[in-house]
Amino acid sequence: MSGRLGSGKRGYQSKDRLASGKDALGARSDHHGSRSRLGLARQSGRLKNPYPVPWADFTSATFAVDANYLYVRVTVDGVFPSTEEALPRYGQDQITKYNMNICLDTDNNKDTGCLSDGGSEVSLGADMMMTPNCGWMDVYDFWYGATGIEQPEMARYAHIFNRNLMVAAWGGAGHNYRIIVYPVGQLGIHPGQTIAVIGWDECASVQYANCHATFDVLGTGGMNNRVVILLP
Ligand SMILES: [Ca+2]
Ligand SMILES: [Ca+2]
Repeated sequence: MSGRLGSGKRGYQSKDRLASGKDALGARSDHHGSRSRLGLARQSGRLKNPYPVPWADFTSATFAVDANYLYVRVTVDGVFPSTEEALPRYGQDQITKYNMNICLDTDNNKDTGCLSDGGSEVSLGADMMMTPNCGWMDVYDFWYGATGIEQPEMARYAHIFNRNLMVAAWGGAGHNYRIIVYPVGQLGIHPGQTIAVIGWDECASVQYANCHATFDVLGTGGMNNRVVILLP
């Protein structure tokens, strides 16, 4: 089973993501050893969507890195459904799946890496969907090593992993947040580095099977928003 879902997964890609990192908030230390933390602005709203799915509306994201791990914490404006039966209905339509994408432009250069992902070298995915054996559940993926090949989508990164490379995860179904821990060694990320984060999430529904039932970005900008942060 692939954690990547059909053509809609990257349905909002653009080759001309604008550098709009000025909306990034300043860094703050969390005073826990060498680990540091950065907050992105709480967002005032969402982009125009067919359906107001609250748990598809990002409210904040926090990134931390130490010598071994990258920590990503994302909160949303609602509780992720725990069962397929809890998926919201809108008229005759119903939400069917959810994709969360966090792309890291680790050299803060949108001309290197995967251009379809805003120049990212690393792509992290945290999705929710029906699975053949386990029902509705969280599904994670972890891609790195941009190849420079934009199409097909599965050729964009040299290393494509699912849950097996993720160190730990909390939240997801039944919660309004996700905390995901990844090994940092392969990613070329270290404290003191300036990176850009390009994050978005989207839902599919029966009617909008291509994942365009909802769309939101991390940060306060538009569809191509990128947020530049310093990892102290
Ligand atoms: Ca939002
Ligand atoms: Ca880059």
